[in-house]
Amino acid sequence: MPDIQRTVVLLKPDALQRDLLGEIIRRFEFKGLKIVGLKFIRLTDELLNEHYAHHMDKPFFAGLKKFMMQTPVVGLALEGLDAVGEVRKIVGSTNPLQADAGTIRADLSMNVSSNLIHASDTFESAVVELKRFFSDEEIFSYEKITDRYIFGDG
Ligand code: IDP
Ligand code: MG
Repeated sequence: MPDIQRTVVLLKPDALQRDLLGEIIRRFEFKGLKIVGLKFIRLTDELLNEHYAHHMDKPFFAGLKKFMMQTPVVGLALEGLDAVGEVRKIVGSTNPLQADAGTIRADLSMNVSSNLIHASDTFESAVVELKRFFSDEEIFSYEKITDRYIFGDG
């Protein structure tokens, strides 16, 4: 049975610079994902050390952090059926050259270090990232008249 889940997306500085914020958000809206959090975030070195801890020893780590601090990023909390996996599916593989056509990364980008977007990779990391990037007051639960058509049987 599918689960209603929440997940975290960050629109990276290349998405902002290339005027792709609307195009990317539109893809999530068209899927039916509900935006329950939305804000600019100014990432810090401390936050990025935590967020990208799994890449701490990689040669691209310093460059990745610098890139992520070039501009504010747009943080989104999205809610929907199996939202964590469904959002990763729409985002596509880390390397845009290996991502499937139709995904955000394949359609709109070409380089692994400027791949437009972050999305939580598991349910567990979504829980952690929701806490990392949003306070309780910044997450909004609300009903939409389309909920029954998108999350239910109509
Ligand atoms: P993900 O963003 O698809 O979850 P992760 O492995 O968690 O992929 O990597 C986090 C981010 O680190 C990637 O989105 C990308 O921006 C950057 N990154 C990963 N691998 C490389 C690489 O080989 N070169 C440069 N940047 C990389
Ligand atoms: Mg990741």
